[in-house]
Amino acid sequence: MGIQVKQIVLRQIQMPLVHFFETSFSRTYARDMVLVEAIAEDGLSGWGEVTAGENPFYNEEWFESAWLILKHYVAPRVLHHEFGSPSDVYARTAHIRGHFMARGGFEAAVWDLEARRQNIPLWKLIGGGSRREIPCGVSIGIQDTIDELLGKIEKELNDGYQRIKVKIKPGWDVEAIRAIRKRFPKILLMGDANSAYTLKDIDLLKQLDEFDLMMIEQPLAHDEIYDHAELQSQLKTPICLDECIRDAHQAEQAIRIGAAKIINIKLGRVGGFAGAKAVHDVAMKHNIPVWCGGMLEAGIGRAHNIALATLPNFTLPGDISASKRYWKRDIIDPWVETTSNGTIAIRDDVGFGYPIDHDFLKSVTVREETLS
Ligand code: OSB
Ligand code: MG
Repeated sequence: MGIQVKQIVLRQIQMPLVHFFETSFSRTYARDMVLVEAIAEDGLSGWGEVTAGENPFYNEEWFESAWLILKHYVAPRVLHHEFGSPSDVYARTAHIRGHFMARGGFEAAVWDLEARRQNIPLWKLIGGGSRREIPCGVSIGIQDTIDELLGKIEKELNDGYQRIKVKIKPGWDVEAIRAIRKRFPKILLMGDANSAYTLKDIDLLKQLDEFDLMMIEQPLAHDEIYDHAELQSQLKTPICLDECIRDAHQAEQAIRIGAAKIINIKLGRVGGFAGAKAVHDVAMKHNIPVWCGGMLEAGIGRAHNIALATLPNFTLPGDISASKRYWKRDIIDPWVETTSNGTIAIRDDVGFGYPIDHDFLKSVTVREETLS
């Protein structure tokens, strides 16, 4: 029997971050997130989280556009449609250009729903389970001072995290990385520029080669694969693509022309689990390692990322870390926690594996709409 969704409930939640998060494109103090609940004929629910930000600065999406795309374009195509499998959802909304995060929020909800129908963990349904613990790193935003940055890194290392990623931008790059390397000569370290540079900055980017970074993430424009190949040919440090990779074909092209030695896979950015698995498979075929990126998710999105990171080629520590790094209280209970080795242990509960804290969820919901 196929899967039919009879109702979609959209919820917008608002939660302040424990600490602001600054990238090359903006500083965020509080998050607005859209949750997608997909309800089946029998009353069973699956949940997804839209990973779009508060502004269309990381990519073209933001939570308001995602809400409208889900309401006006995704819901009418998917409600009461019979899906043979959750892998069919991606194609059903492929008439929509872009808007992968909005589409992916629903797609992930259907995977969760199907896992619950089969009474198995989500990681099993997607074909994961290659590891019982996933290796974790942290992404540390731009701080007001280098001293604050060093203090933050020290704290995360003490908590056991396996690798440190710092956000960089022009004016907060070579000197910041130099200071980190001086203080922490041996740690696994990388920088993420979120498209803050162009090929004109090649001499500056080459200066980063002396610091033995694991990789530099998305230094050039969000839609510019070719320039990254040009840059990589002159850089020792491996380039990892984030923003540029929206589907498996782009991943294949980027790998083929030498634009990426590593790929960051974000569930939302590639439209959900089917897209993520396709990018994962292409990378694996070419011996390109991948890791799971984050978008400051609340508990549901975080739990989906954990499931994703159990696929075999997620061999590098991802940006998946404990709930308490982001939130005073999470919308799931228990929260996501890390071990002292900087890993997250996989749970065997059904679906995405963490019970929702419905009371708290209600208290942070600022908008709700049922589509049927
Ligand atoms: O580029 O990886 C990114 C957060 C918002 C937008 C883009 C990015 C990020 C992060 C945060 O690096 C990762 C996390 O969830 O901790
Ligand atoms: Mg990134």
